[in-house]
Amino acid sequence: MAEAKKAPAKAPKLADPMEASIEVSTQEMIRRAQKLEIETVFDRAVTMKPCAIGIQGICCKNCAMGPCRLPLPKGGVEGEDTRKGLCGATPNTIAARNFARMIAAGCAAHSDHGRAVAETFLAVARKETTDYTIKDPAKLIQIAPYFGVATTIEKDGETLDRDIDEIALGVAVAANAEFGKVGGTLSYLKRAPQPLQDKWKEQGVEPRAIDREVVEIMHRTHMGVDQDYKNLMKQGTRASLADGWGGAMIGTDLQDVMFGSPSPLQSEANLGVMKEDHVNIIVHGHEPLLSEMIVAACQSQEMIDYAKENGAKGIQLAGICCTANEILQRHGVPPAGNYLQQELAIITGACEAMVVDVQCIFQNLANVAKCFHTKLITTHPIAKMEQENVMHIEFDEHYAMQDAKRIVKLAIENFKNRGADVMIPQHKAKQIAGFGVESIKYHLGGSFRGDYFTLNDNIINGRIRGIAGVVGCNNARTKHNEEHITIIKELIKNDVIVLTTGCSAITAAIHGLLTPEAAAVHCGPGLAEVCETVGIPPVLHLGSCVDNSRILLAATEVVKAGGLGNDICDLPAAGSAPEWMSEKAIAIGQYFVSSGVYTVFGYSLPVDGAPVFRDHLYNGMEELYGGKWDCEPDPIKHAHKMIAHIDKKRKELGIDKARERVLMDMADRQALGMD
Ligand code: NFS
Repeated sequence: MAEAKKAPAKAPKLADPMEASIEVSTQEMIRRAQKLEIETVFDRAVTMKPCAIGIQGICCKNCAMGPCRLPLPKGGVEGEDTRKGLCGATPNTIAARNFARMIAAGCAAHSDHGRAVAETFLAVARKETTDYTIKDPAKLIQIAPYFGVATTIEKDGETLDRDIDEIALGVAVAANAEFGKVGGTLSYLKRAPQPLQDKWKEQGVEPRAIDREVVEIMHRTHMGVDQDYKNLMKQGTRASLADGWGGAMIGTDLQDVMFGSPSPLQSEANLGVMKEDHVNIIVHGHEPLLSEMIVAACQSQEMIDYAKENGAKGIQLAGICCTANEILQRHGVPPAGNYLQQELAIITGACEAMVVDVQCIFQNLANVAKCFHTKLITTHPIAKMEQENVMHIEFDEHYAMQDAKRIVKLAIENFKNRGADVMIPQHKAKQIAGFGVESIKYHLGGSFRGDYFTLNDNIINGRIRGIAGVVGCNNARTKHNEEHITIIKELIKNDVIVLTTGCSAITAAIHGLLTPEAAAVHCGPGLAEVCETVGIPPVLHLGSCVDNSRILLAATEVVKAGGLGNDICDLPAAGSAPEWMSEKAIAIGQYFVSSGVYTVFGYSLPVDGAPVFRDHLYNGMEELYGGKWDCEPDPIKHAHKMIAHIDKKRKELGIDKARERVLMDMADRQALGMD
């Protein structure tokens, strides 16, 4: 029998670079990858579509009778919703279980990072390592009382400063206990405004120990346990608070204590920071324990000389994702890109080593690295890769510098193996980064009046309309960077000051929004005036995703400074994650909402298949905590939903008229006899 004719193999579908990203160097690198026949996430997003049921949150695979899928009928549910899984689980139960599990995963990721920092700090306090020290004792003294650690001692009727090493040990032991303590509630909850603490108490959602809240979610969402979406979300709230006011906040604070609190500094961003005549090392991931040491190793004369001996002019260190933000805000090391650019950094052909730790790391990096000389090095015992070309050099904080130097040396020795085909895009932008709760205080208040009064005054008088937190990831299902940039520009155009973290902050930097000069170009007149007067960008980079805890504390400072209500939910403020993709983003969203913030996500939320549950998130939560969820994929509408909320809050505070006056020009005022 004649052999059946085989259909010619179809060429794989490729992404259109112009449709995939608004960012020029990303477009250039996608083109180069396609020319070299190297597949990237952008191509995979074209060939693989998301599951239509999973995206709505109504697929339950928590037992082996399933997966049970409960698609929403076309046109929605009419009359009684009779959809149920084999056990009878309703769409609300399934969507709430899935949502709660995302919160648990996000809380676990942030908090395990926080735990690693706390454990290292304990090693510092016990003097088991000399590679790390206490760089910011003032911060240590500031946080000690929350952990019940005294900062002074009484001696002979006198109050004396307590020895800093004793304070460090007390804080280190107490901070580590937060993860698994028996009895009591989280120590940092008392940093929140009192009315918010009261709400948490009344609702019974005060987290106990961080690990316990994650474990309880896993228990409650096991087959046949919690079957009430409101009760499931109560635990979701408790676990999210254990993240924002717990694991993440401990991570941020102890990193500041050991590595120094950030203060504004100048740097650059984008793939163009890589240098053709240098050894390029990219650190990617989240925990700065390793990357801090790599920074120090790269700056050491010994390593610089070694690079020169090996034919390079020096070492260019750069970051991807949140570890980039960590070393940017403390050392000015430039980010080479955000989440969706990770493969592209290797595709330049100029990356000697990519060093990864945990979270947001594509497994496909190994396949891309195979096409070049790049050494891909995993460093964390909980995050290895199966591909054979990946090296694992386990990082031990007790031998931190030794490990870091070993990695840097490997990269240097790999310089000579670089191929001739190198293409580093020539695009990069200047940025001012490194803002924090303390530096905002200083910048807006000056050294004599260092406080949030000035910010509040400018909100009350209407020059600044409100505050927005724009944070989170990129998502290959949306056009790279477009949502972030459109939303941020629309907000600042409408006089809303933006606080940013994570990959959103890297995006804002790449597109030139993190400079004071951006104010004159992009801001409304009120915000532009404030930025010009105090010399700050209209978009303030507050760090990595664990540093969203800084946004919670900045909001608390604004409440404390007075004149804008008594609680975070009273503020003319809103949150946004335009291109979110990670479970950590859901945990962050939930703790923002549970702390009183109206929080809008872009793309899609996995709740649409369960309209009753969705209504609980989008409306019901507000009655409990003052904040609520929303989702809006259209970036302009997204920004205007936030602005409408800000205006609603201004009206409730009775400061809506002030803004009308500020926005009148001279002629308007004269007509009213105001000038
Ligand atoms: Ni945040 Fe950071 Fe980026 Fe998203 Fe990933 S790096 S912790 S999760 S992708 S912002």
